[in-house]
Amino acid sequence: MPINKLHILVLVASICSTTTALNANSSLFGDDLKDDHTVVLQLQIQLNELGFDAGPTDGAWGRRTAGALDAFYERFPPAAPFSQASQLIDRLQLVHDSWFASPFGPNSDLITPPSSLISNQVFRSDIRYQELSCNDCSVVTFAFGSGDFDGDGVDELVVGQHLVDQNRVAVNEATRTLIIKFDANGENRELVLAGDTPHVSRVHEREAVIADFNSDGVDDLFIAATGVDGPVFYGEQNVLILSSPDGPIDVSFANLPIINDNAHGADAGDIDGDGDIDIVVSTHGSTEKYDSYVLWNDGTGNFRRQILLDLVDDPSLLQLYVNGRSANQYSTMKLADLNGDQFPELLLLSCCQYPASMAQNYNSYALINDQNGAFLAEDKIVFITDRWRNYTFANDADVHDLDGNGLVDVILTQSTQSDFWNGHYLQILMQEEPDLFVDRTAERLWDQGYEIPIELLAFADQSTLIDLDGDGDSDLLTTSSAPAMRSSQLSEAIVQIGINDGAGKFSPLDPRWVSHEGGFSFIGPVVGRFGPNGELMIASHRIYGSYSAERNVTYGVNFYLHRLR
Ligand SMILES: [Ca+2]
Ligand SMILES: [Ca+2]
Ligand SMILES: [Ca+2]
Ligand SMILES: [Ca+2]
Repeated sequence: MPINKLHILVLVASICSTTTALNANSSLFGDDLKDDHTVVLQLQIQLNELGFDAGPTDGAWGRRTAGALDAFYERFPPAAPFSQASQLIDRLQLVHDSWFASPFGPNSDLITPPSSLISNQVFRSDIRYQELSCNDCSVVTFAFGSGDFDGDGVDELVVGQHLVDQNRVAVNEATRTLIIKFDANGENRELVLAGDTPHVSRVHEREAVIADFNSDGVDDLFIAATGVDGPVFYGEQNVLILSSPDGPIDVSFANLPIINDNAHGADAGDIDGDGDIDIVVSTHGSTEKYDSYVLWNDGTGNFRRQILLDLVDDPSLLQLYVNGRSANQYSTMKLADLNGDQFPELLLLSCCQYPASMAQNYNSYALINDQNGAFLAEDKIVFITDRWRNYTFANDADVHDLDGNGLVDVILTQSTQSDFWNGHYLQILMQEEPDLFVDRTAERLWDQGYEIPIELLAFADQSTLIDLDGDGDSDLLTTSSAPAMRSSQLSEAIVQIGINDGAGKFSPLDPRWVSHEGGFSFIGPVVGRFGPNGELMIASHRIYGSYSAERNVTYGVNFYLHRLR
């Protein structure tokens, strides 16, 4: 208790000092600037577009304009305090550009490597090879990740498939989960599992977790499966494939609780510090109403379920049902050590809360691991993830010390909703002091104001930090379900790869380079050790189907492997 009181006192003191500094900032504006209609009008427009309420855009300085400026300064503070109004005007322009300016505009420091990208088509998926009752359905393909499940030193590619009908409505029929095995002789094929189930099938796989759950040094695979993605949300059994002396084997119904949950995301980590890898599963509303839960590993890859509500001191952020309605749905949950004590914190990533009045988890949060198998909401860290208000979906969080100050930083991969899931937006939160995360997206990433209408910009699913150019630092690869380019025009491109300058600032890799200047390729890039000797390569795909018939039908995709260096 004394510690908590001290904590509150320190907090209050820091708020007071911040407030003093804030007032000083809008007061940097002298009467000459306040009377400058053009300057004030630009401030108001930019502040309003960034979500700070500056009032009517009338060019007249007032209390609301000053308040919005101060709120902006608090949310996007500079590295050192400002002494002149022009610094604040410039900073507002910088942050506004990072949201709304083109990544390919005059500010862009686009990187085009001197060598050319070597790409080969390596596999074609085709839904017609499966016996389906839905004859004229289209298949939607999602690349999830890579892992070496048969222990031969070469990674396999994990891909989910789900069906939609002619109106893009989800179809309740299971299709195969693809685990594609690359062969040095080019005889690429699906991995065949040992035991009675050569392949697993689900209606809708949502997120894959690749880790060594049975501690034998070979990768295993857990997949959070949703079931049919539409009313009435029946849910379905999740997937678990474990390594064994005979090869990878499907133990979904033997080693997991048998429940038809609507699992929307999952992650792995040793929550209780007993040496084995546990799993956290984020659920959404479904007919059988399963709350989000932890799967405790017994050390051999056998899992026991315990709901998260039992493991937090404050359930208000986690109750899935409040007054009978879905209230706390998280896009996914992540396990990552933020405070350096080796125990992973629980990251709750914001999702689809609507109506807005029910948006209890408008933002994303980290609950602190108590080092005893539970999480503390009392000292939770709030990540402000409001690019699209309560429709902001934070689909992934990557944790890495970008600036080498000994404290890990967070990169969030985000999208939103307009009819379907759309949008591609990365956010960087730097841990500048212990537990203090500051939004440095404007300083560390390219501008992200894409010219493509958001309805046409498929969503960004996850990011991976990995050294792509071999210079010793971590670059940024985003697995987007949109192609790198929709045409040969750069104005219709997105940035999927950012190159680290060594200090944690990323420059965009030229999308024309990865897509060979052609449209609609380089969808869903996933990095893995796919080369014949386990060399790092990127897998991507291009949609394959019939586009000349009465309506477009997607049969599957063509997969490509790209050698980056
Ligand atoms: Ca392998
Ligand atoms: Ca294993
Ligand atoms: Ca454990
Ligand atoms: Ca920790």
